[in-house]
This record gives sequence, C-alpha cells and structure tokens, in this order.
Amino acid sequence: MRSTVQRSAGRARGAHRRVPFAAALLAGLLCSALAAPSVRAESGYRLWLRYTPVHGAWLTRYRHAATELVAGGGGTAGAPGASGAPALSATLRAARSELLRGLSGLLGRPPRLKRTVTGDGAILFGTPRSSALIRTLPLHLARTGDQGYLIRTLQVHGHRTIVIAARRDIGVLYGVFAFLRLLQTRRPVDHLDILSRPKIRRRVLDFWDNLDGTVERGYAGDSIWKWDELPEYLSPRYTDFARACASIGINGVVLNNVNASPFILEPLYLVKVAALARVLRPYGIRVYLSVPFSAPITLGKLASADPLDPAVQAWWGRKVAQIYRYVPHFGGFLTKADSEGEPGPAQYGRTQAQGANLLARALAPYGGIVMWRTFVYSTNPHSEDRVKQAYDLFKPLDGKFDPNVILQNKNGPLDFQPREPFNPLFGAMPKSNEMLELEITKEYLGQQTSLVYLGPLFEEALRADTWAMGRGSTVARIIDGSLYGQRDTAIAGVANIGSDRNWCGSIFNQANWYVFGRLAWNPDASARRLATQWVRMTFTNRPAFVRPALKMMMRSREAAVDYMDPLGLASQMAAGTHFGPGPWVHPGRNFPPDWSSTYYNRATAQGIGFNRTATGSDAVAQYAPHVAAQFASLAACPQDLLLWFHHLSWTDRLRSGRTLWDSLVRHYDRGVTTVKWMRKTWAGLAKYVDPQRYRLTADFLDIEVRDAEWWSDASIAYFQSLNKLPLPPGAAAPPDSLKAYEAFCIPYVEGSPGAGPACAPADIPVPR
Ligand code: BDP
Repeated sequence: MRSTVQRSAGRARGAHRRVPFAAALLAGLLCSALAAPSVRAESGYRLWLRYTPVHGAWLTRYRHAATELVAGGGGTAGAPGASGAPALSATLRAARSELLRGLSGLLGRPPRLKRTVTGDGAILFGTPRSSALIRTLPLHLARTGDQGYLIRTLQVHGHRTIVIAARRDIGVLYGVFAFLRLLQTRRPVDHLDILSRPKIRRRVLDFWDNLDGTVERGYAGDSIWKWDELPEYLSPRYTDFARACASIGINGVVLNNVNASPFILEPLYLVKVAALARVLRPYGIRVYLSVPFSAPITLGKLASADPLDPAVQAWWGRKVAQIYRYVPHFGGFLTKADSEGEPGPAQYGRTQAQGANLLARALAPYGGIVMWRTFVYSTNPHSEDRVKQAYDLFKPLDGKFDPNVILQNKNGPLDFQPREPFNPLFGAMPKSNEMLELEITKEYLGQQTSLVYLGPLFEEALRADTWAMGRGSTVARIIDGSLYGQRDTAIAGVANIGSDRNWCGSIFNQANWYVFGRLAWNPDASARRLATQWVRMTFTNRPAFVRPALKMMMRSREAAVDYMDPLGLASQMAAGTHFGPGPWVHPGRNFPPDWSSTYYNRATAQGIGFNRTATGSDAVAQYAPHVAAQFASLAACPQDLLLWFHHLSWTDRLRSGRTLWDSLVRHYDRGVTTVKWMRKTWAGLAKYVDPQRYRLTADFLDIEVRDAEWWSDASIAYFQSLNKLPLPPGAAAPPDSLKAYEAFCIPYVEGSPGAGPACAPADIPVPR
C-alpha cells in the first residue's frame, strides 16, 4: 500500500530527536545488549577520522610500521631544542598531533617521539626546512608543488622508515592524513611510493550562514560559527572542523551567506573573522567573505555603489586595507550580484565585468581574489528561457575580467537540480578564469533526511565534455587550468555543515562533504572509490558491510532523480521550501514564471518537456556545435536529459520502445523501489553499526521511503490529470486525489530562514 498524503504530513523534521527519553533509553539498552560488544554508540562527531583499533592480521602487519615518530631529524620533536633546530610550526604540530592521535587509536599504542630515526618502522615527517634529515634524502620534492606531498618507504640511517615529506608544511599535514587513510582503509604500507598534489589550487567550502546563526539551505542545525561568542571563545569544534577539512584537502572557507549582510565588513565582525582565521590557518584554510555590492551605500553612506565612481572605488580600497589589517592572509570576496534581489552593477548600467573588477582592483595589491558568481538572472516574465540568461550576459564579456577574478559557475545552467546538463558557460570563456560551484547541501535532493550520495552527481559535472577545444574538453580540464592555461584555479561547494553533533544532519550526508573535498583535490578520482574509502573509515572495513553500503550509496542519487525529476525534468519541487513535490506550481502574482514548475515541465494534455532546440528556445545553441547537435537530436540526446531539451507527446515512443508516459511512470516507481531496497539493505547491516548511527539512518530511510512515494504519487496524479492516460500495467494508482496532494503543504522546513510560511491557505496554487 502506498502512503497517503496524511501519512506524509506526519513527516516531522528531527522527529528522531523527540523520542521520549525513557523509550530511547530502553531502546538503547536493548540495542546495546544485542550489538556486538565492540560496537559502542557513536554520534557521528568523529566523521571519517574515527581511528578505531585495527584488529587481527592487519594489526600484525602494521605493528612494525609506526613505532617511532621523528619530526625533525637532527632537530627536536617539537620544542626548540638544544640542537638549535627550529620549533615546529603550528601546521607541523597539527601534523604530529594527528599522527599521535591516529596511530594511538589505530594501533593501540602511541609511537615514541624521537629526534632521529633509531630503528625500523619510524615515521619521519617534515619539510627540508623543518628537518635536516629530510634535506639529506633524495626526494626531489619539487614535484610536490606548493601543496602536495610524498610518502615513501626509505632506508634512513640503515632503518626502514616511512617518510612523509613536502616542500611546505601544509603538504606534510595533507600527507599525514593520506597516510592515516591507508591504515584506516587497511591498505598495505610496506613499500610506499606515493606522490600527490592537488590539481585545483583553491578548494573552497561556501557557507550560506547568516550572522543571526541561521543557515540558508542548511539542514544540520544552526551555523557552526558562534558569532556571539567570538572572538573570545573559540569552540574546539572549529579545530575539529579544520582537521576534517585538511584531511580531505579543503583549503578555503567563505564564512557567510552569498545573500550577504554588510555587517560582516564592520570591525565588530572583522575581529571575529580574524579569530576564526587564526584557528583555521594552521590547517591551511584561508578565509573569504561574501560581500554585498551595495556595501559602500549601506556601510559607507555613499550615494551610490557605481563601480565607475571614484568615491566607491576608494571606499572599497579602504575597506579591503582594513580587512587585511585584521586578517593578513585573507583570501578575497565571493559575490552574488544582480541576482534574486541582490544589488549589483546592473543597477548603474554597468557590466558584470565592471562590477567584478571594482572589487578585484581593491584586492589585487594584497593578492586577494574575487569569486564572481555567474548565477545572475532576472525573473523576467517575458524571458524566453531562464537557463539562457547567464550565458547571454557573460559570454560577450570574455576577456574583460581582471586576472584575479574567477567566474564561479554552478554546475548546470539552472540551479543545482537533481540532474542538469553542464553549464554552457564552461568552455565558452577561454580568456576568463572559471571555477565550478557544486551544492553539497541537498537543497533539491531531499535535504536532511534523504540518503543521497552526491559523488556520482559531482563526477558527472566534472566529466561533462564541453567539446570547447574538441573531445576531452571536460569541465574538470577547464577548471583545473589545463585546457586554457588558467593560472589560478578553484572549485567551491555549498557546505552542508551545521551545529548538529554529527555535523551534517545525517551520517551519510558526511560522505558528500568528504567526496567534495577529495574530488576537489583530484577531479579525476572515482566517486565509487571515494565512497568505498568513506564507508571503510566511517563504519567498518568488513566486506559484508562495505559492499552493500557502497551499492546503496551508488544507487541513491539516481533513485532520487527517478522519484523527483526523471527523464530530464527539473525544478518540480514545492515552492519556497524546495521540499517535496509541486509539479503543479504555476506562476502567480508575486511569483515569477521561472520560479514555477509548470514553466519547466511545460506539461499539457498533449505532451511534456521544454523544447530547447532551434524550434524552441534554442538553448542548445549555447553549447559547442558537437554537443549542441547531440542535445538537439531526439535520437542522440541522452535519455536522462530528454525533457530538458525536448517537448514530446505523451505517446511518443522512447528508445526502449515504451511510450513517454509509461517510461515516466516507471521511473517514478523505480525510484520508490530503490529507496525501499536501500531501507531493506540497511536493516540487514544493523549488526555492523553502532546503535545510534544505525537508528538515525534507519529512521531517515523510513522518511525517505515516505517522501519518495509522496513525490511519485503526487507527480503521477498531476501529470495524469493532464493526459488522462491509463497507468502502465502493474503500476499502482496514487492513493490520494490530486486535490489532496496540491493542498498538502509543509509551511516551514529547516533551511529557509526568514522566508515565512511556504503556504497560507489562500496562496496554495491551483492549476488551471
Ligand atoms: C538557490 C537557493 C537560494 C540561494 C541561491 C543562490 O534556493 O537560497 O540563495 O540558490 O545560489 O538555489 O544564490
């Protein structure tokens, strides 16, 4: 039996947290009585850095791998010593303490701290600057660049030694985490020869955190930045956050929401920003800020924010100078301008380039950069196709941006949908720096509770071939600078981190933070392999757990696409909250067409889909000819993007031989079936997981099954009301009426602060 709307209404965010204490205690006792004794309850706080003990044969193998820890070699293991060797930097101290923590946890004994290698199994770590011993080794560290590292097994003083070395301290820290990852995932460490350096220079988390502690599109509690407590109180969480970031190579953090408050630029907040920057710096993390374009007016009391006005330019110059006084290693600005009500240069008749260069020129003397978002559109009721706007605006400006501007493109041309084609701006701006923005927080993919591993989505975005310079011109090659020789390279992910004890709202959401960081380091890495690592570190190395958990993760994103937006549909969610189905949402007073679902599905009695070929909006023409031809051809268009590019009749036959309508219904059903299979699979894994993380995931999968059914039923009910076609054999009819689905509305969800209720009775949209 399918769930009813009323049962969906029972969906309560965080309901798991409201289990009465006595019941929870009893359940906990029962679970712990049933669980294996070693499986202690875990909150998820330790993420993938749990360092739980290695057992059995692996322990024997590793026993001789890390007996002593040598930080200097000819120097000391920490403090400035009699030998006169320099004290370890904060970054190298962090590396040492991570090794101590990791090895003690994994191997059950702390290694001895030594000044030099005295026996087999030593770990020698550092840079040529920090360690005289490392200086003597033939390591050829130039290959590691500024951020990379080398892990090699070498004979040092006649003893087998694992050397973790880099040119810079931060590389050593990255190398230490990589080495610990080998032990955590039970890889042999007998003969190591690993060289790794990031392909992308700036690997940034964008926090959409507001100064009042709320988080836009955040589903993991409040902001982790406690502005009221800063700068005096520095929560230990900040350091643990930095450790987690460094462990996956993230080296930048934009602290505040792109819909930015000007207050962040006031000394009151800059002193807080500086305090955070100091905590993050040993871990190689630079701080950036989102700034509102209108700050010269709101803060500077100027009459305008016109980028060509010398007074405005001078104001930004002074402001940036002030910021660098507070935060000497400040990274730069992120800007959302002329978009969704945010101020920008267009208000003054200026271009996006003139706007970006205004900020870039203020930052340039200090080495700062501007990440200028191309998510620029106006909700124009007459716009022929929203997804064409950014390209039309930016493409003519190629070559007009200063060298320290990086254009930040969302992966797709619309807005972080479960599936989109790649953004046509990639590859179209050869004379500009381009970076990729991904959304780690699952705004459009079920938010807090759904189990959706985003690795495959990120991989799809990075591997998309733009054909800008012929085959192989992938998005990854554009943003890593190898296609056009871009010097400063960057990637950003909208963070999914909050004040919840488990950081991300759910355990599996942590995997999305992990995979973002690892793909940012190496955009060619495999989402599947990264998921395997994450599972092994987060849960257990036991194959009986790893295999099914991996399968769940790898199927999870496609399942969400199936039950939400199959065959290239997009933006079919409820208005405002972006949670739950709303394929009927149509334009209204105060509700622009391109925020509505009907604008995107174009569903009528006859057919469905957005014609973006030459006979329609011709958005295909924004792609390189090879790609345009593929998308435009019904025969060649990838099936999973079909309705993005084509309007089809409900009864048209797809390549499978089925009609479009039958295929659509099958996709919805398949999505639900997969989520049910995930729930069942998870239930079979209970014995490998501690009760706390098991329960949370199991309960969330219950919620996801209900939500998947809700999406599927409501979507089928709506589209069937238009086409009046029977369901394909075997498909269950939605249990409720379309009217009931349309009337059902969740007024508030986490992550939409200040938006007000998403539904007041009078506002519920009624399809014509
Ligand atoms: C949309 C979000 C909105 C963001 C916007 C953006 O719904 O909250 O402010 O993206 O990226 O997807 O600026």
